[in-house]
Amino acid sequence: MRDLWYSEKYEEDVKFSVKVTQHLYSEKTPFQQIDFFDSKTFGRFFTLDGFMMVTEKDEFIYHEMITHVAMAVNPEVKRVLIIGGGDGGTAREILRYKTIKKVDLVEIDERVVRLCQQYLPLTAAPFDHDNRLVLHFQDGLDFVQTAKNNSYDLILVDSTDPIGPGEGLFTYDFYHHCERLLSNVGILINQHESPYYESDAYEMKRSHAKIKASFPIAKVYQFHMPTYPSGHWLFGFASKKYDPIKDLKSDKWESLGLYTKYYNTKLHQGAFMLPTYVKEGL
Ligand code: AG3
Repeated sequence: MRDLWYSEKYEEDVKFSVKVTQHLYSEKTPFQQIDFFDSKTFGRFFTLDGFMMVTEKDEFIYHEMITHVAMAVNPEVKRVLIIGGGDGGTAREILRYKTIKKVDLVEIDERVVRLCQQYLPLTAAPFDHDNRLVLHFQDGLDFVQTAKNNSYDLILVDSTDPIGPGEGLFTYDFYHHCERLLSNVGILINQHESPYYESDAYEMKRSHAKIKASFPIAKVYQFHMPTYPSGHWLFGFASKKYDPIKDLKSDKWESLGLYTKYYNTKLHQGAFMLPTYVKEGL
């Protein structure tokens, strides 16, 4: 039998490929194409419109980095809004904090949630057993436009790339409403693309300029994501009051005793130290 490979195209002449042991499921929803695969090295993984979203092997890196950085800066967070994140990984990490009272998760495509419940329990488990989590199947931009001022302490934007259904989550209007929804110590973390390949770097720069227009503090931090383009990935940290380094509460965070496989408070500080070409490109 012919070998089956999944490939994501990074540039006209560059692709990343993983040999697939089984193509488990494929569905075209009104929003996008969803596929689940099994592989030897990355375990089970799923893609949206052909773009790699989550693999069992490296998802801990992304999901720890999107949540714990903000939580170590403000461990008092109680009300959280997740935009996107239909696989459940971000919700799983944030719900490890006993202090969190409520998480609203706004996912445009209910099929992502339902299929992850079926095929990816590693990330989707909180959907079944945590009643602090409330699901809203709605467009993220529509949700923030109608939500009330000062509703959240933390917003986590766990989006796809800025093409297709995730596009609205990279606009001035979206960031403006996020700012309005946050309390006076609120923090916004967003999926910020890669600085390496040209088109990704362009998106990184564009989002950063837009976020800076709405927030007094706007930084980016980096991490290593083996299955995303170039392996070098960024999150944005935007905040009304807290600086991600000066206001880092290492002792407090460590006293919570949460085990993390990637994140630690020393790495937290290093993650904001950017390579020269990234700083220059922002
Ligand atoms: N969110 C997607 C990150 C961007 C991936 N881009 C790509 N492969 N071109 C991941 C969802 C995890 N909860």
